[in-house]
Amino acid sequence: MFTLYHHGSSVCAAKVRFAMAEKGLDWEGVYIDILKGEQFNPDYMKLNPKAVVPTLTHDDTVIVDSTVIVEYLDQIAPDTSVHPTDPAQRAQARYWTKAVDEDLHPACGAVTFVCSHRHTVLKNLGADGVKKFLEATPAMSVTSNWKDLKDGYTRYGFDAPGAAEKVKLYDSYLAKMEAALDGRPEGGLEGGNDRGNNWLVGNAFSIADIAMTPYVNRLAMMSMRGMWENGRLPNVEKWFARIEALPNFKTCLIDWVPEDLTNDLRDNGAQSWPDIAKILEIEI
Ligand SMILES: N[C@@H](CCC(=O)N[C@@H](CS)C(=O)NCC(=O)O)C(=O)O
Repeated sequence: MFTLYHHGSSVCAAKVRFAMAEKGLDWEGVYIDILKGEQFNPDYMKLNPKAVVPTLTHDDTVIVDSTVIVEYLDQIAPDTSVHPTDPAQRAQARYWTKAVDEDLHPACGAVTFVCSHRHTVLKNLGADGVKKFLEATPAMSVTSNWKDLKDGYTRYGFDAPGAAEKVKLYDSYLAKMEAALDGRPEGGLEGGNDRGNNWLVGNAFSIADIAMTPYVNRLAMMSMRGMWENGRLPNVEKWFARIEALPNFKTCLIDWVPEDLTNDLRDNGAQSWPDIAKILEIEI
């Protein structure tokens, strides 16, 4: 039996829910509210010492880290693999998942806290609660220095050191998607094949699309579609419309987000949009 420890605000958990749905795997859920600090419960930290979601248990086996979880599931259920079979395309897909884990995910954590979560935790937890919440974060968490970073993003918002760079880094991944969907070499500006690829790798839906979906959706939920709409990144716009039309999108990416959090992401994000647009030199 699969048990997934997850939360509606977690992009990594959304990735696993989406992959499991695409693979047709059933699971039971344990909901860990990471904005209330439930990830710091000592029993949960026995499963996941970094105090992050998701965690998957498969009978007695415990697997952490969303990409590793999806790779594990593909070994368990190879018939519904979400990885390309062609070795070169598999390597391409691996570049995407590696970049997401190393680069995009920490940038998303920063941007989400700066634009929305800081307002949610400040509103819901009160001064003492916020202090406890920030102190409880282990040094090695989302990143090896997440405790200090999260503290800075929560207290200072856009004025936290490095916040604007994280916005630009996030945006650079949308540009890489635009290039890949245009058939250009990853991140390249020239030399497209004009195929107008539907999907990120080999023009077939894969783990690369699953891995990027929660990060594009996070921006959409934060009222930031202006990062790709209005002609800025037309391939990304079409790709996301294709993703949103998939039957598993709403159930995995939208329905698990509680209504108050959905509202916070939308409203706090909308208030932060002028700052984001200024950093990215988007006219609004
Ligand atoms: N490398 C991990 C990262 C997991 C992670 O960063 N989870 C975030 C939510 S997406 C979390 O639980 N954060 C808790 C916190 O910020 O205290 C994975 O891919 O699963």
